[in-house]
Amino acid sequence: MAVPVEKVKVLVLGDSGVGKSSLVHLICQGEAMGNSAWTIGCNVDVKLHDYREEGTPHEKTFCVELWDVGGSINHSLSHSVFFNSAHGLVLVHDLTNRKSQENLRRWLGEVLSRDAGKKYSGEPDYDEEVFSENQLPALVIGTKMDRIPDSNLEEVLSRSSSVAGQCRADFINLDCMQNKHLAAGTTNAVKLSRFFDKVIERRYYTQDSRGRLGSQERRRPPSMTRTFSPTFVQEKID
Ligand SMILES: Nc1nc2c(ncn2[C@@H]2O[C@H](COP(=O)(O)OP(=O)(O)OP(=O)(O)O)[C@@H](O)[C@H]2O)c(=O)[nH]1
Ligand SMILES: [Mg+2]
Repeated sequence: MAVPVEKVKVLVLGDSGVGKSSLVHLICQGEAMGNSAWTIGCNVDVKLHDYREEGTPHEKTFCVELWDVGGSINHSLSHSVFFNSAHGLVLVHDLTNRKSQENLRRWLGEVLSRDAGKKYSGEPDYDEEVFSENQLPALVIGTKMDRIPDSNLEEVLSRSSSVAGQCRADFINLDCMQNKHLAAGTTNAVKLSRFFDKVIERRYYTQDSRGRLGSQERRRPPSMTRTFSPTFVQEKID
């Protein structure tokens, strides 16, 4: 099958160990990842997504690149190297780790300040208004649901939903070790697919005030070059 030319870039961000690589593997390969290692730099995996243009019977396949950025704070200064020209965000937290939920605001702040051309100060400077103006589609994913005791489940899931609310995003909670949690037809799979649709719409079908399509990309041409190695991707900053 020919690889689709049109593609979108989605950043997958969150603290080290929350399960980003496990999640990306589940999304792209449709199976649980056997054993994982810390991600150094960034890994890119690809998911082919069938997009149906609203109100038409036309379906088109897009290439969704998932940029899985290693979450280690030891490499925090280099994270933003991977942030430019992103079309969407998957924010990942570990449901058993509150700190990883609180830190999503910091990750969001980091991306938005990079987008605005500012150097990240290290402070949690995420501003909901700036984010809503920016309109970068986001999805919040809570992992390790299998580790939550039934007695705590309700409380943990409600906290997860309010974290997503703060990020103005839809959310999914799952166990990355179980492919049934993202199986076709499940609510999780539908939410993920809707999120990819949104990212594609914003990149290719959104009109600016002058009625031009895909204006977001036109403002920021894809001038990056990429070097792939098994676990590391480098991106030249404009
Ligand atoms: N039980 C359980 N374990 C999980 C789940 N998701 C990830 N893990 C485990 O959590 C550990 C860390 O997962 P990774 O996917 O490597 O985490 P990461 O976010 O990519 O970490 P960095 O690359 O360091 O940023 C691994 O041992 C995974 O097997 C889950 O949903 N349930
Ligand atoms: Mg990783």
